Amino acid sequence: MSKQYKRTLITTALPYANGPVHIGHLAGVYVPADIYARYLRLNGREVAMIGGSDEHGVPITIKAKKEGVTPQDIVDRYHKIIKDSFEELGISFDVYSRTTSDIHSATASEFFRRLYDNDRFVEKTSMQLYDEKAGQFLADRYVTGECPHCHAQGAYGDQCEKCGTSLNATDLINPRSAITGNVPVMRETKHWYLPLDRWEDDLRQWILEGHKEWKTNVYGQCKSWLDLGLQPRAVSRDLDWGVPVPVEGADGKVLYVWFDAPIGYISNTKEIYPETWETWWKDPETRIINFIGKDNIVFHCIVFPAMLMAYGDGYQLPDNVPANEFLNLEGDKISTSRNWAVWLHEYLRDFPGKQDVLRYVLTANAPETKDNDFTWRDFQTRNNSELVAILGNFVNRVIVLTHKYFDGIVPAAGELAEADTAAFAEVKAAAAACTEALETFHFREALKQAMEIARIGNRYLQETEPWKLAKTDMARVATILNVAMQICGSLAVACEPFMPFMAKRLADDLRLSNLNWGLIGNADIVAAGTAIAPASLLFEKIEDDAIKAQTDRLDRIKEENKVNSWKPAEQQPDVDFDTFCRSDIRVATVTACVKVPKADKLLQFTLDDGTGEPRTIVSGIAAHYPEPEKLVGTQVVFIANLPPRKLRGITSQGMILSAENNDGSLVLMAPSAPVAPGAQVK
Ligand code: B3M
Ligand code: ZN
Repeated sequence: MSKQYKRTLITTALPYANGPVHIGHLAGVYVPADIYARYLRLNGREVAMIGGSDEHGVPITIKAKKEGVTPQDIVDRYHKIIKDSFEELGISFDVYSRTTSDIHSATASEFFRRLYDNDRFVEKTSMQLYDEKAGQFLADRYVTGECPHCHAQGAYGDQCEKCGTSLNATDLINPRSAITGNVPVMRETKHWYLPLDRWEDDLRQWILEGHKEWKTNVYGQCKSWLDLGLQPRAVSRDLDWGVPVPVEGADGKVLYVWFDAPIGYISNTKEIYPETWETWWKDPETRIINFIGKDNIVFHCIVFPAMLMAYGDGYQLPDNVPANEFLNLEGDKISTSRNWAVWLHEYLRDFPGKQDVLRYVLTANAPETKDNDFTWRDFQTRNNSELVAILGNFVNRVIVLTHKYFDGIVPAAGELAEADTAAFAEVKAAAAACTEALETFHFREALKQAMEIARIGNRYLQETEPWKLAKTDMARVATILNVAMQICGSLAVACEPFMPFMAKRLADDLRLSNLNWGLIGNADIVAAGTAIAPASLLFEKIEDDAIKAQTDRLDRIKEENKVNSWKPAEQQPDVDFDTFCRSDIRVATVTACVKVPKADKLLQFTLDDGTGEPRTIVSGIAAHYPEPEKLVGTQVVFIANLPPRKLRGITSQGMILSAENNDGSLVLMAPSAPVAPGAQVK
């Protein structure tokens, strides 16, 4: 960053209040934004970190419909869960509001009205998709179909999540209503369009010429859209949930959610700074940074900037839009509808007091340049072998030794030896690398450098071995522990953006107040003579059973999803009637049933088939009937005229019929009432 700005406005994508937030949201947006905000504050810079729930749009109304409640019920419920869980994780929003607030509808209406009055829109009546059964127009997530660009199935009416392209509902190939599954018809309706093409040259100039420093994923996506040529986009919808379109003749029409949501950043700024909000948006001395996930790039880099350009009046555009890629969970795409996620509020319940561990793991593994995977094993390993074994262990050793040799009073340092000055120099170098990484939004690297300070500390103790010198040279021990204590102080500062709870505890234990970034690597962070707190553990080991509880939960969800997504198999090609009739299907009564020795899958049935001769059939159904003796006396259905087959030395005379259920289990077929053994199935 070449220019020094007076203040920084950090916006974070407003999560839809149609569900709780999960680790994907956190890793992509909120944890990095919070790290950045905390880092700037530690530098004494003026920061406003803006967040809030996105409470309009189809994701909300779909959820409400599914549950048979009102959209308001849905947003009230999830706004609270989201807000509380963010707070508990230490995401340091200066405001976390909602787009159903009065100030937001007033701000969004005024925004639309000004564009309307200044002839910035094109008003157009056109044919749009309509679901006759549901009695409503279909846009956005109400309609899915094939993406016209990448041909992925399941693209939404406003965007293909696969290739990120923003779409109009009528672009979809083979569209289907998400409400009824029906094929929509075309019906005429009027909407207001923002002609993005009018700002295409300005956007080109601003991004492609002016922001070559943006992350390659962001810059690349912008370039490919601009190269495709921008189209007008409808900014209103035929829906009954949203901010009403504030002009005559717009009954039953609301603002498109992607028109009102980004204005939420402005409304929420107004909410905390009713007097001075304009300096945060219109003063060129303000630097605006939008933290978002990759699926939001087009809206933040093209649509919202075009809206701001169209509005004029001094609105500044973002200086950077550090969008992350996606985080997967145990190798699978995170999905709210499939419940394939680690939900923040559940994590906080299951791992109380371990906010920093999640923050740490999500940062260490952040999907900055490519999609990444969260696994519970990795979570455990990073906690146990990094946080506990490297960071916690170093701090603990220094505090324990200070109590042991100096009654918990930080000793004064004597003259510094080479090892001491070298340690300070190394800490300073790590701090510089950390700073550089933070300034350029490389949070993984920044965290690595902050952790490097703990590694430097461990190496320093290993090298200087104060516990050995304690017998001979207490003056030297005093110096070593003073230096080591300063490294602990550096850690309290350097780790604060990443792990604020741990940093606060460490700072309290070392009696530090007024942390600031410039302290890292200094030799006088913790004053000699300070009485520090008794030793305690900053991090605890996470045991296998806690991890197993989580992986078991995911296994259960996987099973449920299998059942939920089950569909009957495709019908087999026709078989002619005579061929079918040649199968001799009969009922028999089970007279004995045992496991076949040394064969996991096989049961040996002895059947009374009415002939007076016992019939033996071997069936691969053992896994589903763990107590085969209980089948004695029940009736089964079998094919009698299959040629006999030898299985494990047993001659099997036919095949017993069973149905494969949607969870993969096999269920034996039986007549619905007892029949004579040998009765034919017709
Ligand atoms: N609610 C989309 C999302 O959650 C949307 C972001 C709005 S940011 C202004 O992916
Ligand atoms: Zn696509």
